[in-house]
Amino acid sequence: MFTSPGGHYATAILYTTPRSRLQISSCENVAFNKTATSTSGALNNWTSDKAVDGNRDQDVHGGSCFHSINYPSMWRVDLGRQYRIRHVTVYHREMEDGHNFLDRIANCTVHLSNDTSTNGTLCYTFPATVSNSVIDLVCDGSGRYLTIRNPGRATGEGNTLNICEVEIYACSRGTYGESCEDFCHCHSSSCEPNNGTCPGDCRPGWQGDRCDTECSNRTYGDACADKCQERNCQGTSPCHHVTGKCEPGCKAGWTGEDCRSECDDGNYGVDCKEPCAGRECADINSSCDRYNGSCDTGCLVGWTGDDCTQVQETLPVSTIVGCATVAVILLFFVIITILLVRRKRKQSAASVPERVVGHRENCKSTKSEIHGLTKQFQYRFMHMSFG
Ligand SMILES: [Ca+2]
Repeated sequence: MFTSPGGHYATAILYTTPRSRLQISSCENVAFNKTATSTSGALNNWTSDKAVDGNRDQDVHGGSCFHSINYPSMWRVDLGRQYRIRHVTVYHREMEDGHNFLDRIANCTVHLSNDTSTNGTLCYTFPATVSNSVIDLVCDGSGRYLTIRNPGRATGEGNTLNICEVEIYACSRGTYGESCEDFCHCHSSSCEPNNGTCPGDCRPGWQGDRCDTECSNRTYGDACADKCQERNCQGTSPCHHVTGKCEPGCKAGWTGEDCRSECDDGNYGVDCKEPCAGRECADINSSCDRYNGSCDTGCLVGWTGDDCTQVQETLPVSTIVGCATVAVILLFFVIITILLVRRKRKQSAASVPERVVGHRENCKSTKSEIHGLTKQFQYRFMHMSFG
């Protein structure tokens, strides 16, 4: 158990059940700084409120203990409203100079009530012999007022109350059970502290009289009215009984924890993460399909894809010009080669002596003819290509 030094705020107990399930208990000292009174007066300045000031100092001379002056004595605290109470811890005046004051709390009684006109219901009686100055007791009941009474068995100062601090633990708002280990699942208010019954509707994801049963049959949310199959999750996803969250995210065109909200006008795609403004549509006012972001006006030049976000692949102009030039040159030499081969074959058909005698002339003639053919080809090529 963890408590504050003064024990005036929520207490938490962490433990595991036989089923090894971690549970948290949340109790609260509901007496801290509440209104305390006594009809028995107070010795010195040791007034009744000192027993709920959050100071556990058990030295009465420290100024943080209540010490009645009349007897039989009583001390009462008003908790402000009715609480379901289980545990009470009393810090009694400690021993001084060998004098044990614990006999002053022996046989005293603890009562719970909802008004001050009656003694209320007895919930605990201190034993005749008290050996510990810090007493944990069980006062199992409900009430707004807790009263400690001295039975008046003795006389004089020995019949007074000497209480340094009283801590009254109740389940914190939103918890219930024997040790406040169960949590309420009520929509807007606390549950009944004993069994967790809700006075109204359940929180989203819960159902049943106590609102302690998770939504079932593939439902979730407020009143378990949402259906898991109506979500738009990517692939398969578990369905949380409270939120219906899609673990792998939403399909294209959908957003929200349970993927049931459409993308707004400015986004599209998976989980609506793609901005419409990032597309390269032909018209800046193009519509934006919420599923794939397609532009109804097509893409700008140089862009492609459904959403016009991909660069269109093209060859550089210099590469195209270079390739065309090389092709023309190659074609030119191929044609020249063909013409030379044909010319050679015609010469082979002539006589050998003539070829031998007219060697030099033929050579001149051949060069001249080749030059002429080349000129003709250049003219025809130019005429064909640009004429
Ligand atoms: Ca005190």
